[in-house]
Amino acid sequence: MADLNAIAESLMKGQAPKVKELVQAAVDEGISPQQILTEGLIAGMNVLGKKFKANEVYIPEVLIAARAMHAGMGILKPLLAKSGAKAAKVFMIGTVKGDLHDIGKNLVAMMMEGAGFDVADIGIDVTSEKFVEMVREKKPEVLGMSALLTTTMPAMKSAVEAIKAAGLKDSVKIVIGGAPITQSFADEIGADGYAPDAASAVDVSKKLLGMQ
Ligand code: B1M
Repeated sequence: MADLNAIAESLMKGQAPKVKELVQAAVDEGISPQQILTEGLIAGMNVLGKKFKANEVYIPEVLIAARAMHAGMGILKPLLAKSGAKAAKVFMIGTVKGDLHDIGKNLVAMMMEGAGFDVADIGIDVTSEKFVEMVREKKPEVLGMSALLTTTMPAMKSAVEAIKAAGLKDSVKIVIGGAPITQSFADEIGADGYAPDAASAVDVSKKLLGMQ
C-alpha cells in the first residue's frame, strides 16, 4: 500500500527521484492524483512552510524541496487535467517596475505552488500596464507583487491604481511583500494583504479567499 506520508517526508528532505518514484507507485496503485497531491506533496510543503516561518529550515532547503515537488507534479499534472479535478485557484506574481530582484518572488511562487495554487509567474520589472494586461488574461484570484527597493515601492502603488482604474479590482485580491514593505504601506496603497515572508503569503492568500 502506497504511503502518502513517505511522499511528504521525502519531499521535505528534497529527494526528487524518491518523490517521483513514490508518486508513480501511488498512481499505479490507483490512488487518485488529487489525494496524492493533497496528502503527499502539499502536506509535505505545508510542514516545510511552517518550519521555514519558524526559522527551523532555510532558503536552500525550500528550493530543494520545491524541485522535489516539481518532480512529483510532473507525473500528477497531466492526470489531474484528465480527471477534470476542480481547477486550482490562480496566483499570479511579479516584481514591480524598475526592480530586478527575484529570489524572494520565486520563493513565494514555490510556496504558493506547494499549497496547491496554479501559479503564473510574470517575472521582474513588470509595468502597471503589464499587470493589468496579465490580470485580464490569466484572471488570477490573487495577485502578488514583490519589491525589494524603497525606490520601487511607488511602482506598487501605481500598479494597484492601474488595476482599480481598469475596473479589475473587484475580481482579484492583491497581496504585496518584499523587504521594505510593511502592513501600513499595504493599507496606504489599498492592497488587500501584506505578507512578510513566503510561507505567510500562503496564509494571507488563503485567508483572503476564505479558504481557512
Ligand atoms: Co540588491 N539591494 N540591488 N541586488 N540586494 C538589496 C535589496 C539591498 C537591501 C542591499 C543593501 O544595500 N543592503 C538594497 C536596497 C536598499 C533599499 O532600497 N532600501 C539593494 C540595492 C540598492 C540594489 C541595487 C540598486 C544596487 C546597485 O546597482 N547600486 C541594484 C538594483 C537593481 C534593480 O533591481 N533595479 C541591486 C541589484 C541586486 C542584484 C542583481 C545584484 C541581486 C539580485 C539578484 C536576483 O534577485 N536575481 C541583489 C541582491 C541579491 C540583494 C540582496 C543582497 C538579497 C536580496 C534577496 O534575494 N534576499 C539584498 C540585501 C538583503 O536583503 N540582505 C539587496 C533573499 C530573499 C529570499 O529575500 O527578497 O526579501 P527577499 O524575500 C523575502 C521577503 O521579503 C518575502 O518573502 C521572502 C522570504 O520568504 N517576500 C514576499 C518577497 N516578495 C514577496 C511578495 C509577497 C510576500 C512576501 O507577496 C506577493
